[in-house]
Amino acid sequence: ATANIGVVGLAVMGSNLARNLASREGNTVAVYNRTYARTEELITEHPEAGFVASESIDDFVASLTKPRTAIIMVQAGKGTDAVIEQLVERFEPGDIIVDGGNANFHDTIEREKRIAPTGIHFVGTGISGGEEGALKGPSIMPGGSEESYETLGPILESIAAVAEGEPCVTHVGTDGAGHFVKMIHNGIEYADMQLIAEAYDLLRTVGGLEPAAIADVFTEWNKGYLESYLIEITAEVLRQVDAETGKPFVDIVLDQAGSKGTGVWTVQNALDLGVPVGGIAEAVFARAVSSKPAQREAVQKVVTSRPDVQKVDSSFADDVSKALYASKVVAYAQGFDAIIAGAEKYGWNINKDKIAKIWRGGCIIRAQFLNRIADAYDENPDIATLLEAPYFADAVAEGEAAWRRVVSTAALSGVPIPGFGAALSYYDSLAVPRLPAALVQGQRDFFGAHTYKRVDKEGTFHTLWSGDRTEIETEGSSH
Ligand code: NBP
Repeated sequence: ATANIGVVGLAVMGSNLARNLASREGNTVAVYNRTYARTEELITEHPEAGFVASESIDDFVASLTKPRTAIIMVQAGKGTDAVIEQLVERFEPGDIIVDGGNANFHDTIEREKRIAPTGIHFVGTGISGGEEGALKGPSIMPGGSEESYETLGPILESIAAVAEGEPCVTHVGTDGAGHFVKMIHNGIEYADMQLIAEAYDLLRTVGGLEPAAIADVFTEWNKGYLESYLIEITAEVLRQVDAETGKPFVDIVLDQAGSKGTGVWTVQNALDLGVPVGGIAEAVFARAVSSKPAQREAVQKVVTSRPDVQKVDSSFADDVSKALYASKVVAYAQGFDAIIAGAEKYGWNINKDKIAKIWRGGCIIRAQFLNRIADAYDENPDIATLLEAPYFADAVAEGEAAWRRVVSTAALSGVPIPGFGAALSYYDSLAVPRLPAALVQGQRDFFGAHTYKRVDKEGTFHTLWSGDRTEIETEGSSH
């Protein structure tokens, strides 16, 4: 046995990860794929990697030094289970199986539970950054046992992206914590993309700018507080011209956005955890709305006139950048709230500032901005929301007037802004001293005797709505 690490599954992600591993000092990489032709292709195209290739899973396992460590990069679901089974049959206590695919964290928790009695470590690991990240340095979110991280940590650190001198990998927490945090990352990614898309729509529809001019605006924004990979690539997409028609690329793309599921998982789990993630949810729903051509056509048929677009001046783009930033802060605050709630429910000790730090490089939401989040949680890990951290409180306060102008201008102009709107409503919901939830409690008590609490004394109360409408104290809970 000569290889300190192995990769199973050599489609695009596995091949790139294997090449990344092989390029790092000290690694000898074993590779295996169900269909050998793929393995052959990889080793032929990349002799420099010095791969130890096996045609059979037995030979692959035999090629690994102990503790054996193998990263699975196959199709999530059945494919992953099939490979796990093959490895569990052959591995020994202390060996490590890493699932680097996009598994649902609930599956990861189950798999870890099932495998733990064998003494083999099962480490569900979120890997973000797509094909390029896998090859050049992804952001890596491993779960699993502390013990497994002693072996695995240095290997993952060697291939991860580097941000400000630090590798973008940390032991997130036990069992499914890594895949959970990767899921939230993707939820935040959905929100960030939607917010940027709304900013584009406003600059175009209300601001009257053409895509190429908006690309220039985004390039400028990318030099300031909005600096991020997503802003950078958005400028490139907007600058692209379709070779066939000569039109802006964005105008020849069908406006129906798809999704692969992790955004939906984020929202489903946030609902289960009772965490309001409206900014993320609206981004997921916005894609769903876009993909309902029948409903869009039906309404477009009955709508006879659209509102006139509001007149704006040259300060509009600056307003939009501030609205975008404030809305983005809300989306990230909600994402971190979901991480906190998940950690509590599933018993993970998640270090929030470390999570913000490992997202600074390699992944899709990478940005300077994450340093501010890391600072906020580093200064006080117990803040109730990122919106109370001094830096963000100031930033949102500074952009607040612009944020309101943009949301109202959008509403008056008929530009859909589910992301900006949901973010502002969430912010206002937290900021007002009293919410109409009091009335909702009254309604619930009226029709369902759900009871309520009072602002002026302890206890749980019910009003005899169908009787003489006097109040009685009850044992029940008002929630
Ligand atoms: P795919 O998701 O397309 O899966 C293809 C690989 O799975 C091939 O190696 C295939 O072997 C293998 N496989 C299948 Br399918 N069923 C199998 C089985 N029953 N037993 C053994 N192997 C099986 O590959 P990918 O696009 O490289 O993605 C790999 C993982 O990474 C997935 O979980 C994916 O969700 C995730 N991913 C992550 C990112 C990211 O940015 N983090 C991006 C893209 C993908 P074969 O060659 O014999 O058919």
